[in-house]
Amino acid sequence: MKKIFFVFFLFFYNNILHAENGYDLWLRYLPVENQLLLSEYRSHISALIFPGNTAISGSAREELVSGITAMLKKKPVPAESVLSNGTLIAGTASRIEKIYKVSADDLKAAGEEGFIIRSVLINNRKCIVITANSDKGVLYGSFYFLRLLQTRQAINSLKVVTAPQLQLRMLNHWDNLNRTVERGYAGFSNWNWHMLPTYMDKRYRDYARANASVGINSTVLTNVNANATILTPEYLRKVAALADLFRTYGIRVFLTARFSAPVEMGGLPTADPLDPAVQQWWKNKADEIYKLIPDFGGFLVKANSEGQPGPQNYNRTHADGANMLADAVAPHKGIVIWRAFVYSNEVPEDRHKQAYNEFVPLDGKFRQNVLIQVKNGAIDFMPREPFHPLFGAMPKTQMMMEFQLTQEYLGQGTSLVFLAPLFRETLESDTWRNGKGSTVEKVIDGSLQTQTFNGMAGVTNIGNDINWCGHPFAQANWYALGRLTWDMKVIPEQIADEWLKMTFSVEEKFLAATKKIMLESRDVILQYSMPMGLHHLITYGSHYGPAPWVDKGARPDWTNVYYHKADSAGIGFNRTASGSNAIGQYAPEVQQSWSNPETCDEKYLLWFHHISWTHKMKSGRTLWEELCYQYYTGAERMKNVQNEWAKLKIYVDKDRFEQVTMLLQVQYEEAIWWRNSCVLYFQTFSKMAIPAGYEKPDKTLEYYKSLKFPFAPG
Ligand code: GCW
Repeated sequence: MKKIFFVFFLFFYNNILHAENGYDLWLRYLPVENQLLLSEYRSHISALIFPGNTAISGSAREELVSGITAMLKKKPVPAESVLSNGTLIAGTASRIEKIYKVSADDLKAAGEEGFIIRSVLINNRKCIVITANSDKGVLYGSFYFLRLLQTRQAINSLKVVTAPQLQLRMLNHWDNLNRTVERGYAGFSNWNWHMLPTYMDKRYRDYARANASVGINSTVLTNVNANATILTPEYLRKVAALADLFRTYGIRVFLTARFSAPVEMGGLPTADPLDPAVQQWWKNKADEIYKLIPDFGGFLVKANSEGQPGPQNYNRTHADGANMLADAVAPHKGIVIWRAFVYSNEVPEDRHKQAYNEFVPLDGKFRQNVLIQVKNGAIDFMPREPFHPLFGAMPKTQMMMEFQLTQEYLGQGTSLVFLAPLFRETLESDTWRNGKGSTVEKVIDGSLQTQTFNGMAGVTNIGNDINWCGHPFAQANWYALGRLTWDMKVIPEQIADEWLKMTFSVEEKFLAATKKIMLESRDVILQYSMPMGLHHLITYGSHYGPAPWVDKGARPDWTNVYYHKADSAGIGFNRTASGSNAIGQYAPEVQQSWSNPETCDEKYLLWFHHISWTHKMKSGRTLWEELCYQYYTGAERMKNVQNEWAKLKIYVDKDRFEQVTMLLQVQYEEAIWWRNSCVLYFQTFSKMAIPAGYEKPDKTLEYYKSLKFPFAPG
């Protein structure tokens, strides 16, 4: 009996050891297996000097000690002074001054939030120093150092000095107070409002750790489709509890402000931003918030967009609205982030043009503590969009980037799509605002103009699923956002490499194959869903899956025929001078590269042009043939992804391997679904046969049109 129990125990124990549920994200801190490397690491980290007793330095020390202990299977000995080789010293420059004098140049380069990591000799002993101007810098430096170990880098001659490129490194949660998450595919909201503030879920701290590990320092807890209840005293106490915890990881909390709150909860007859009583209401509200949360970040506002209230309800401008809120938070050093995602029902103008038309006349009219948050493209987080024309058109306005991590239009919760290539593509785009080289990156970080604030936000994909993001690979997009907010130049390959090593495995074979899958994944989904500049072909409402046939909706620009404009002559949205002329919102040099269908980059062809079905493409194929080629190739590539993943079984724990295997099968089926739906539907216009060699869709267009998803998440 005893023996059986023992065998059973062993079996069980083994399974626990190897089970992975994704909860630890990229902070798994697995023991170093390579013995040479392990002893090398141990020789460099045997003792730890870590002065400082603030809450943030406590977070850093705890992380450093637990991470090192887990990876090296040996706890560094706490020390007060350097007595031996292998002493790790972590602390702000002033705290470690007596032990090591940090150079003024280094400190200058590190700035307020950056850090320095150096291999140094102290009393002839080999040491490593992690230091900074602030505790926050030390926290970021500690995570960076842990990442070096997690990714198995050499640490014998470290010379790192780095500072974040952006000030606001931010997540936007579209989380409702009832815990549903708009466009969320990873369960319910991470915020258990009902149980806060007394019950503090362990997840809150782990969320904060994950953010701090990649330098994210701000979070907006609530949906931009805002609910005023969050501003009631009862809810503000809940927010304060989260803010108190997040502060210990260097994170500031923001909330969304419902513009009509003074009416809805304040009992005022109006929310007119020029009304003194309204202004006073917001001032009082701000004072109340800052009493509870002294470092409150400020407000994020979606106004006069998709039914949200705003200043235009009172014939005022976006600037009037933003400035009124900005004045309310200014005495507390608060910020107002005002979204440029606006388009009106009444204006029959191409939706692409509306934000520009609305905002460009307001250039220079916003307060210093207002940032205009602009989505990467002018429509709405499509799998590919040309950069938003506003980035090239508001030289006197601080604009920050809004990317979407949650894959609303990129396969939602079922698809493996790594978004860093999409992010980089936008950041590298040249607006030509101040001549060649005026990239979106430079607009964002303020190197083209002087500005007080800058930032980048990602609409999160986080929920209460055990692994936070639903799809095991979706975590990579959260990670990528953080890395890019720190340094917009990090290339997607490096981001994937780091993330994979920390999240899955450091095996070279695994890395090479999986990196390839990740780096190609966005191209693959583009090909089988919305190739060549096609966009907005999704199901009405849920946005899940293909429905290019949608021609009825609450508003024309919520239909899909509005965007693809397929007819017997061809397909695509003519946005050139002979069409909507959205292209006219870009600099002449940019226009030039896109305005001629013969020379326009084919990835944007149908975004800007209505093209005849028989148009000759660069490949020599006609447009119709090319469309089929793209759809079929995309689906075929998905099959290859499945095959490649299948070969990686030995490198991945059982649970996650099977999870990804199943998800890839779902994604493959979706690829076929996209391909067949789109090819069959567009064929009703082109009236051309699917080229020889491609298997014919096994279902009819009617079948695809009949599919319904009444309970699709998000
Ligand atoms: O992407 C669209 C979404 C809406 C969202 C809106 C926005 C929060 O479909 O769900 O609302 O954009 O960004 O405001």
